[in-house]
Amino acid sequence: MIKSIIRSSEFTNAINNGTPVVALESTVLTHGLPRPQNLQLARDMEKTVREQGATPATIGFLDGRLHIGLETAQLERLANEDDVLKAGPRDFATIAAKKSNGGTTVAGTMLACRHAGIKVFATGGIGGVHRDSNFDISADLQALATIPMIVVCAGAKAILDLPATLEYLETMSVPVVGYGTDEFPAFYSRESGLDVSVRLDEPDEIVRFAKAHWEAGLQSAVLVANPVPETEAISKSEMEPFIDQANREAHEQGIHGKEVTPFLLQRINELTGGKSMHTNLALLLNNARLAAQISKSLHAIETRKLA
Ligand code: PSU
Ligand code: MN
Repeated sequence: MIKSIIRSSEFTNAINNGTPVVALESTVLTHGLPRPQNLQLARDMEKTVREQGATPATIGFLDGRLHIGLETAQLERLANEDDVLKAGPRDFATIAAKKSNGGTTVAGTMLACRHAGIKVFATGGIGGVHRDSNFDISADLQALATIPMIVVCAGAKAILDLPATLEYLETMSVPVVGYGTDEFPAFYSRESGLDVSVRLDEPDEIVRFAKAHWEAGLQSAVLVANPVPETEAISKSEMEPFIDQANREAHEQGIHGKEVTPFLLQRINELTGGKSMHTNLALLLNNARLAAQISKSLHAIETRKLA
């Protein structure tokens, strides 16, 4: 068990009052989006979750301690301080030892959720297998394979090798649920030409599916792929040249390891003149909304079972 977890008062109240909770990651704030849009987005995601009747818990590290839910000033620190590490699971001990600040990745946030007992989590896009790289596979996939919870995303970033990413998820028995779609969405785009493993159209159905998955004895997550709203989507053909260019530049400049994803996101934002960031913000809010609905449904089903 992690020794010093700090729970926000809002999170503690939610647990005591038995209200549904949605976890939110923080790498997207610390490494995925520029200032000041990052802080604004964090606040908007929390607001979206509350509007749906659930409680948000943004996860992150401050001074080496893991926070489940961040108070206003803490969220500002994480979004604005310069010395914030990108915190995947393998960085937890480093961050504790060095008393650092850290934005938790999808994998890091899932690990924190396991400690905090949170079952539903919203992010933008999961990490995955990178294109043309020597074994660059995101720890997000390993977390999805081993931590039983519901993760809502807009697919995997199209900067990745999507077929390889889906193959990995299949190998690790992670169901990929298309929310209202048969096609795996590609983050900025609604289309990828690739299949999900199952299509479900309602939050209730997703919860019943997840329960059946875990009742079958599996410990893997259920990944819900929620396509970006049509009005904000950028077509695959429009994105592809920018993605190719950004990947090429990363390769030429010798960018590697955990710097790859932040570099690509920032470069694509520049290349699209900010359009991709606008889409990124829209899909994050869309995912927060669905995750809150799923969390409420999960909560209602579990409460009914206890009654
Ligand atoms: N999606 C975004 N922005 C991000 C990320 C995802 O729109 O910044 C982050 C997530 O936190 C994800 C991480 O877990 O990138 C993946 O990094 P890597 O490929 O190094 O595992
Ligand atoms: Mn990587």
